[in-house]
Order: sequence, then C-alpha cells, then structure tokens
Amino acid sequence: MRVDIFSLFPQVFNPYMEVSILQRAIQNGLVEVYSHNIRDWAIDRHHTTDDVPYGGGGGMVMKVEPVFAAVEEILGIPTKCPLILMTPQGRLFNQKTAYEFSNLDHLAILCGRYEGIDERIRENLVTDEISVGDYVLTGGELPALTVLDAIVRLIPGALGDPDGAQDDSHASGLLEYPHYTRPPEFRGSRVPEVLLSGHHAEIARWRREQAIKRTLERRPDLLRKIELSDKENKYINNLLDEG
Ligand code: JFT
Repeated sequence: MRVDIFSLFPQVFNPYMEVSILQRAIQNGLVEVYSHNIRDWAIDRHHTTDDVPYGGGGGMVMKVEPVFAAVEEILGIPTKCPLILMTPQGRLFNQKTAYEFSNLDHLAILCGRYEGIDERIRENLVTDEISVGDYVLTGGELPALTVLDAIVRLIPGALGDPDGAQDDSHASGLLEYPHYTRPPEFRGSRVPEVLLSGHHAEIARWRREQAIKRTLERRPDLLRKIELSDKENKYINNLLDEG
C-alpha cells in the first residue's frame, strides 16, 4: 500500500513512523508513506498557504491553489486514488472504515490547519471526509496518524503475528477480555485461576464471557450490533438479573 499525506507540518509524521508498528510495516515493504509539505507548492514570494475568509470573521482559511498544485502533481490529474480529508465535520472513523481503507493499494490524506480549508478543495478534490472523534484538535495531523496506524496494522503481516488483529477490541464487535502476565500474584492480587489451569477450552470460554461482561458494563451500545449465541444471550440475562 502507498499512502501520500499532504500537510503544512509534514515533519510531525516522522517520529511516530520511526517507532511502533508503522516502522516494521515500512521496513518489511508492506507500506510506503510519503508526507508532502503543501507550502512547497505555494509559488508567491512568501509561500502563502492561508488567507482571510471572504465574508469576514476571525481566523484564516487554507488557500485552494497550493493544495490543488500539490495533490495534482503527486496524485496526477484526474486523481486516481481516494483523498481523505480529516475534518471535524466528517463521518466518524471506526474499525469497519479502517478495514475498508486497508484494502486499497493507494490512498491519500489531506490535513488542514487554521479554521479550515477553502470549500472548493472539499468539493472538487476530496473523496471522503473523516473525523476521529467529537473533540476539538488544532488540525488534521493527529487524526491522520490515527487513521494511518489503524489501517496499517490491518495489512496482513504488519503485526508480525499469524493471528493478526482478530482478537482486538472492536474486531469481534466486543471489548477485549482482561489480560495478565507473570507474576501469578502481585501485592495480594492474583491472576484468575482458570488462566493458570492450562485448560484451553475453559480459558476461551472465560475470555469470551469476560469480553461480553465488559462490553455490557462499558459499551452496551456495541452489544446491540452483534450476533450472540443462545448461550451467550442467557449469560447476559443472568448478569442483568444479578446486577
Ligand atoms: C481540526 C479535527 C478533527 C478531525 C482538520 C482543520 C482545521 C481546526 C479546527 C478546529 C475546530 C473547528 C477547525 C481541524 C480537525 C478532530 C481536522 C482541521 N482544524 N474547525 N479536530 N478534531 N476530531 N478529524 Cl483543516
């Protein structure tokens, strides 16, 4: 997969790409990431990338010409691959969208700054508008890294683990079961006996029940979206009766 990122702060992507899973995926040739500085395509003497809004009001707006020049030079005309705009007004990013994007062999991400981008960029260049959540950041760079990380770890081989991402929170539609590692007792707090038992079927059952219990307690909205077995529904009804 190839990912092109357009930003006024392309250097912010490097430190994160040099650690983490992204680095291994890049080294293994599973993904190529190029971050481009939109300012390099601003042709006036001051390399201007923003301007005052028509109609007045505060703040600045990202200019249309440098973004078009950057995107058209890198992606071609007409642009062949999806161009995702990170924006608080986009649809909420989730695991399903991450899977969809991870199947692309080329995608591009546009990160804005200031109060936002000239609407004509959105109308004529952008194919998808995505937000990472209902909170306010100062620009699209952190959302872009979030989306990039979520996508790259789904590329087969990126996790360096044959089971890959299948156990993840949200892959099954449930939150994850609790994790433990050595020692078996720490300051009087013990690892659940079943995990020490070596009983694989019982461990699997315990984990599934814990995942359901957690999801019921913390994210009941998720439970309504997935199919459970009759046994699992009985387990939920028992939990609800107890509580
Ligand atoms: C914020 C953003 C996302 C996402 C793109 C651009 C300018 C600053 C801003 C803040 C509030 C209202 C503009 C951006 C995001 C998120 C993405 C821009 N700003 N208008 N903030 N929070 N979840 N995705 Cl361009």
